[in-house]
Amino acid sequence: MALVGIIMGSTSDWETMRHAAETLDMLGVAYEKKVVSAHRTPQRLYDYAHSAKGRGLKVIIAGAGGAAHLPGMAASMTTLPVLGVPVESKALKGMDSLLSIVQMPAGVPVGTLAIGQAGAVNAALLAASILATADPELGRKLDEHRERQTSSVAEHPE
Ligand code: RP5
Repeated sequence: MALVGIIMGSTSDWETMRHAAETLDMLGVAYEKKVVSAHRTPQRLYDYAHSAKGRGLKVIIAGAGGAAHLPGMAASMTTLPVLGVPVESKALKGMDSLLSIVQMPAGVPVGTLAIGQAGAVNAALLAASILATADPELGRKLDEHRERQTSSVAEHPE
């Protein structure tokens, strides 16, 4: 059963959001992925956000670009943690996505990550950290991931 829901505003966002999926794959975390647009498929968003907790999801990762309402709208309809990934836009290099995701008014939080691939990877790692508070085995996998990362850093440049 999926514990993390990865949603994105367009199929064009998958190039970024697949990095979240690959990170969850690496950690063995079950997820689902779906295109859900705040603007183009509002009913799909409503149905997704309202059913998410009942279907067993624990965290939602929402990626969108431009006027990126998807994470905030999803967060408005569920108290599950929502992690927002600003997808890099052509016109403004993702600054529009970042600002429209990060500037939520007090009361409806969206945990906002970095623009693009780094944000997608970190959203998955943060989702895993949230899940690991109740899953020691996943916590161990996160520790091992950190150890691999540390040992991969050379002391001197080639
Ligand atoms: C947003 O508009 C999507 O999240 C995407 O980042 C952006 C462009 O979408 P497409 O025109 O590529 O479908 O809603």
